[in-house]
Amino acid sequence: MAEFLYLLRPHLTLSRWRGRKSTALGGGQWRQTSWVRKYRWRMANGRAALLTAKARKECLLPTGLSENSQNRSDPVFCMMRGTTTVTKESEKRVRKQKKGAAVPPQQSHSSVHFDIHDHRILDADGCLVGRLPECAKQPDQLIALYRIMVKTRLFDEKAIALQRRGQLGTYASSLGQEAIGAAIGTVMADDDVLFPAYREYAAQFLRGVTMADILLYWGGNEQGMNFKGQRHDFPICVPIAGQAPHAVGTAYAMKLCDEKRVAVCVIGDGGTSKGDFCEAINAAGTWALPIVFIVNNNGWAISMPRKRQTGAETLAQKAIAAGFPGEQVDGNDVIALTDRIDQALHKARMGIGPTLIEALTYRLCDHTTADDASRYRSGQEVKEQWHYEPIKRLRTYLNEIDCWSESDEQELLASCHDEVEQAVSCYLNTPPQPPESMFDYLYQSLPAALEEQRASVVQWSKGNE
Ligand SMILES: Cc1ncc(C[n+]2csc(CCOP(=O)(O)OP(=O)(O)O)c2C)c(N)n1
Ligand SMILES: [Mg+2]
Repeated sequence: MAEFLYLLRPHLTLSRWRGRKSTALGGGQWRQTSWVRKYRWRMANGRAALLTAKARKECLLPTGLSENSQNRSDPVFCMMRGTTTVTKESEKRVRKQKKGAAVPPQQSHSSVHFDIHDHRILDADGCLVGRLPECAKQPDQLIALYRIMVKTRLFDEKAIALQRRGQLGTYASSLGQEAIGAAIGTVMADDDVLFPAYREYAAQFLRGVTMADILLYWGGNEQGMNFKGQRHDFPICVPIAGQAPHAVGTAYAMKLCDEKRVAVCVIGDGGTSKGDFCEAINAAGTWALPIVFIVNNNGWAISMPRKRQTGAETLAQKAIAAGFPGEQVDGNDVIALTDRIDQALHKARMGIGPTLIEALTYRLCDHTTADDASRYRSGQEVKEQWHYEPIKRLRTYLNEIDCWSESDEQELLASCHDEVEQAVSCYLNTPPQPPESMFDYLYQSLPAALEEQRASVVQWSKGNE
């Protein structure tokens, strides 16, 4: 066995790693400080932890965040700063308390310390503040990320227009959050399994789901989730956090079958308050499953702001409680996201276990087309957040390195426009499903009570023909 097992003794400290580099790129000099904020564990009661050499190496990977270029007025960045220290009682003491035995005064203070790392490579002004990762080093790779984000945004605009014209049901927009789906879809392997929530269109498009599929779904046609071009990903999940236990079950099966596949579960900030999510991360950590959780922290759960969701300083730290690493990434920086998700997938595939990535972004749209966000948040807040949106910053960078021109932009817009229009006509020309089809995709065999209801719907629709 090539891997060498490390025994982490109590009080072992993995201390800060620092490195400085300078290089030239795109004609301009940039300097970078790659660093990992201290990562320190003191473990209680002499309990040892076994980590593979690879896992240990992963812990020390540089993050590519520049201290110099951090813009402290950037609200996303300010949200990202977080160092938390947790103290826990020794298990022995708690056990004694439970049994009702006399509790001796606490003699030793056992503690776990952790820091949540934050990652950014491309800042809001389109400047590189970190090293370009392998998965986004070539201009072609960056252009592909740009293309899918633009395509998703144009699709989104069209879907909202269709809903406003009464041609689509309620629709959940991904405006401002396109980078998350783009990054996920770019680095997942074909046979990995995606468990989306309902704003990951970019990832779904990259994985073979069509725009017409998505329109059919929001148009009330369940065939829209019967993806012809992607048979093994899970459908959109509107019941909040419902996808998390499914993802864990799938990851467990992958592990049992010794497959080198990974489950990717995307969930909103509000979703992390749900029991399903807490149970899922607990199981994932306990069994060291091949799974990556990506939290789309867009600041809001409908009208509930992130700060009223949880007392935790970051959502990433929820992973620490479940026994695996959690980190924050600028969710509007598609390059940093692509890199961090790629590394998390790699770790999961190597059998090192789960990772939670909290992607810090902002919901520039209403919650859905059924919502009016101006009733609970200020226009000024939204206006400020437009400065940080993901598409403009990548375009600025591509322009800067002479890899994108105005004619490229016009060509892209025209081809996306054609693609969207084709999808719309395919959707509008698809005959609606019969009303009783609503019973047909939930159970393998319909329970008797529902058989009755189905029969009465068939009767009713015949009468309305
Ligand atoms: C189990 C469940 N409870 C409540 C809802 C109603 N609901 C729909 S979206 C939403 C908020 C979700 O917020 P978040 O997880 O942050 O996702 P976002 O919409 O911001 O992407 C709620 C409570 C639901 N769909 N499912
Ligand atoms: Mg949210």
